[in-house]
Amino acid sequence: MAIQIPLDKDERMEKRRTNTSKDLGLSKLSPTQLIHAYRTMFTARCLDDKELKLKRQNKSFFQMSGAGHEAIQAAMSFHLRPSYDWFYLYYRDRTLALGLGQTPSDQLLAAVAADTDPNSAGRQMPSHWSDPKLNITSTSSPTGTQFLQAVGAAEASLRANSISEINNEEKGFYDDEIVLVCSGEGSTSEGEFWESMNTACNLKLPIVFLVQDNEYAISVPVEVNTAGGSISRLLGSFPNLLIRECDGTDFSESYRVCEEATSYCRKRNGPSLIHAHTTRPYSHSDSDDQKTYRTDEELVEETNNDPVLKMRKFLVQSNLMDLEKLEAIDLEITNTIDEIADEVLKQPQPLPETAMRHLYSEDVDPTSSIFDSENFPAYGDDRELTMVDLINACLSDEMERQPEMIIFGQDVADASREETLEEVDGKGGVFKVTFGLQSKYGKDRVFNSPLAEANIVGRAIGMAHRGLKPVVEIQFFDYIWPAFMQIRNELATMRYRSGGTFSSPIVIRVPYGGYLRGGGIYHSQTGETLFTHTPGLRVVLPSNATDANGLLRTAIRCEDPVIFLEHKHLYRQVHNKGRYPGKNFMIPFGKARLIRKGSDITVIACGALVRKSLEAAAIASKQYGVECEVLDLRTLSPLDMDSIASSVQKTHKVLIAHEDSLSWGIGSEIAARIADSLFPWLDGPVRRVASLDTWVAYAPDLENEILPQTSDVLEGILSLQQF
Ligand SMILES: Cc1ncc(C[n+]2csc(CCOP(=O)(O)OP(=O)(O)O)c2C)c(N)n1
Ligand SMILES: [Mg+2]
Repeated sequence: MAIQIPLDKDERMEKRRTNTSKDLGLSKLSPTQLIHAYRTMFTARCLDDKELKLKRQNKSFFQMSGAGHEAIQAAMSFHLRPSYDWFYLYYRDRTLALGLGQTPSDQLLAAVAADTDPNSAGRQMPSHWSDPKLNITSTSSPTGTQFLQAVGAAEASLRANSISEINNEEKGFYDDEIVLVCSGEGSTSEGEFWESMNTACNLKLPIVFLVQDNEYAISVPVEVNTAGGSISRLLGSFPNLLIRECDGTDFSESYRVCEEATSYCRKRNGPSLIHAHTTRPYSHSDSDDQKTYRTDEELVEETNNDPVLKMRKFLVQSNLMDLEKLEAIDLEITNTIDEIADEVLKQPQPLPETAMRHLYSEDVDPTSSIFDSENFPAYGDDRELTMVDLINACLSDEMERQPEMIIFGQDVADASREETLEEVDGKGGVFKVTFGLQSKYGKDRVFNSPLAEANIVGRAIGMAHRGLKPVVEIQFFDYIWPAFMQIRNELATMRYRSGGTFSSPIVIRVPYGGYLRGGGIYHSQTGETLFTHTPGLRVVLPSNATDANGLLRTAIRCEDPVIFLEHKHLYRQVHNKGRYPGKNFMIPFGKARLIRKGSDITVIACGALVRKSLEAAAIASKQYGVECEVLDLRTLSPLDMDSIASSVQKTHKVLIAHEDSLSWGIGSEIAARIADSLFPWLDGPVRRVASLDTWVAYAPDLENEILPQTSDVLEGILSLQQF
């Protein structure tokens, strides 16, 4: 077996040569532009030094430098069009952010956590760039989550191409726009990098991947992260991908490579990847000390390749500048940054009372009466339809209503090979919820994704940045976990972390739950509290066909990200069918439904436990003379505490019934809230009925034992009655 030997040290050094005197296409740049490039590079370095000083003085709270990466970024910014192209940057892209139009003040305001920080309004650490005017999308901290979002943003223009209503410059789509996504070499070890490469190459997307290789991921050297020590070598067999490697400390070489890579994408030849070798003269961040893992010799060697020093040398050797003039520029920039720092330090931090601001849309409130047409259904006919039918109908209505809406996920298309539809019916989802939608709205608006859940959610977030409305499907709740990083750290934080300037109002439909008889561990999962415990998300769990229709319409029309849980066991029941309620039927979030009145005990239920609670209540009434109220929560976040309160104040006893396992389930939170705010009205303990604290087993006898049954709810009711 052949073993590829990682690059040795000399080979790596060779990738960063010190020769800067060659003019590699720079004749296209005027002296003024070259000096401008130097000024941007020096400004970035100066900002790093200033921020480090502020941190040492306890006037800022974190520092992440971009030092060593200035040349490739300054060169790249010449080939980009702010407010036209789209940018997914990472924390070392200080020079790029400046090159795209950010000001030193924009960056320092983040360092001091000012209320007026345009990047995040004091929500994020500094160096997390964001600027909606320039199309710099909000940078987050997880390494690698930017890749799939960038793919989605690039794909948006491809999809828009086929949607005449939105394919225009007014909506921000241009024939030669590109998307730039940046990262370090370490982050390419994340699986999402490879997922994004797969889709970018498969769809020939206009996206430039700029990998800045400073040979370290904190203390971990490149040969540990990357097989063979070179990411560009590894990517050789990806189709349609232009790969270029360059000395990223050399402005002229970087300039030429960036020009080639961007124009390849602008011409729609496919994606490109630049592997730029850089240095890291400062430690990973201010909380790291690289002297604990890098030798003095290595660090001294790196200074020979310092991009700022090399650019100075280049300007002098090209007779564009003499040392005296350069020093004057340096002094002027240093003084200006000192002055700006003094100014930003006067800016107050956000007021404590604004801590909850920007979690959800402040313009569109899905709990409001605008989303309540529940009492005005417009029935077409008398047919009783299943939950699958009415979800499908809602999706179809909204596709018709919103040209920017798209649907994708695994198996959701009728047939990816469209021509087969002349002979076959089509798939339309493993539960057939999306059946017929591709045939009706075309393969560019309803399509299959690769078998990769992070890919689905990450791409959807990027598309939403561009104004598309993705309503995606994760095939089973049990398999949502690869997407959880995108859901929790990206989707849910987007609005908050950008101070309300970016959002990703996507809907994630997820078949969920057990009672399948044989569903086993991996086709019966619940666990909604992982999502209700994620600020910024809305979580919906309908129990019947009509509610599913009205709640889904609200989910699609609102501007918050929604996890829409569709109970598989309830998809095709006879007992929860409903009539098609018309194209404008909406149920607001946070509005529980009282489905049975009673005076003795309140049963709070959701999902499959709604039906079981009704059955138990009927038995309790008939056989024991106990009258229960049954409340169907319908949305878990927000939770309708008002309806819970008015029922508990009447019955004084509460049973919470849910399918998820008992401990840490939604019942724990509801019980805590009741104990806190309704204590004076209680005449008994708050009881819960739920699954055992284990996985749902395949054997039907075990499954029955593990999942809560009608008899369990009845037992809970009767035990409460005794108090
Ligand atoms: C998912 C995730 N894991 C770990 C971290 C902690 N972390 C932050 S930066 C970093 C190293 C990144 O290295 P690289 O991609 O090479 O970029 P560089 O910092 O060298 O420019 C790590 C491990 C993180 N932010 N996110
Ligand atoms: Mg690195």
